[in-house]
Amino acid sequence: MTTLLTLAVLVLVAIAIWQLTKIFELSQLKTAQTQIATDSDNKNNGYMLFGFLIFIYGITIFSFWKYSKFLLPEAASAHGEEYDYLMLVSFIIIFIVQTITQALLHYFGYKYRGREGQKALFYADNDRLEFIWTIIPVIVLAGLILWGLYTWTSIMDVNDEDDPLIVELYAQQFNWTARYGGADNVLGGANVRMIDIDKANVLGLDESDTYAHDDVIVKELHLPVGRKVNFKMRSQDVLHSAYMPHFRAQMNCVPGMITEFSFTPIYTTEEMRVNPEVMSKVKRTNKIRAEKSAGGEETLDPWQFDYVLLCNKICGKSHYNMQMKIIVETEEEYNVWMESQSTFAETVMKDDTNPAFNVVETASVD
Ligand SMILES: [Cu+2]
Repeated sequence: MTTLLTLAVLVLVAIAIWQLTKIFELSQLKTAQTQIATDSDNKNNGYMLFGFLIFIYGITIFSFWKYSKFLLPEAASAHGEEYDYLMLVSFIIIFIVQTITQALLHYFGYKYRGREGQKALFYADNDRLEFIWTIIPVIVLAGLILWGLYTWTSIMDVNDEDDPLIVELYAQQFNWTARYGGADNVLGGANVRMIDIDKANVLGLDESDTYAHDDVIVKELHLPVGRKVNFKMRSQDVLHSAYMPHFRAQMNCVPGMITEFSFTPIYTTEEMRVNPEVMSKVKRTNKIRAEKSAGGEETLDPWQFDYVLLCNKICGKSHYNMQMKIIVETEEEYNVWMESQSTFAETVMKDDTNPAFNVVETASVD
């Protein structure tokens, strides 16, 4: 509401200034009227160019100061550091080039402003200049693109080296389900055509496939720290995207095919909770929550940091709430947790009248 009022006031002020300018122009009718800009008009426009330059520099500095805190904290995956470094270098290059070129653009706009009696010089081309301003961007861009391709290829190299943990991420409107390969670390066959809601076989696992019997289906993703995880994504209905921002990981989930992504978590949830950037974000969020609760709005519980899997494709009306908690823990903690889980054979296949899988919490709203 406040934003709307502020906008309305700004629009009204702009209209008032415009009208005042009109009145001022009409009252000056007796002076010489011409549509051709005078030297003084050009000079004033030149000064306004400098004013605009200061404005864009100011807003850039302001944004860095005010909004840097909204960037993601330190990467929690092995490949994340290289990815962030590539991003940082790209940002620095863009920042330097934009700062210099904007200054030059505005300065020359002022320097060569129109003047009475001055004629523009006809200057067709200059091979050397064109060579310089073509070859420098080519070298810089080729360098960035090659580096990016190299980084992309090394991140996307999903292989079975180093005994990775195999996990399936199953997307559907509007929740996630994860499936582990069980003791043999091999996922059983599955197909959406085998989904049987009556038996709660919601992922469509093939009961005749023995690899599927020990599969563990969960609603909260647990990962052991330091172990490579190979994710295999499936979607039941529409295009979703498995986005794990803290691990700098994202992959589309496409109906009818299996997509893959692989990463190694390097910090446990507990370790990430004491990361200074995370701590300051939690503090800020809880301050806002406390203020809202005190202000008579709904009471909000203090927030605690958790890794999260989000959907990053607008897949329907509850897309915003399509998420799953991820817990990264030590190998021992992970093993204890896994021990406590039931397999597909123990739940869905055992008793047709008792459909159940390890539901921890239901993320979907409707
Ligand atoms: Cu989705």
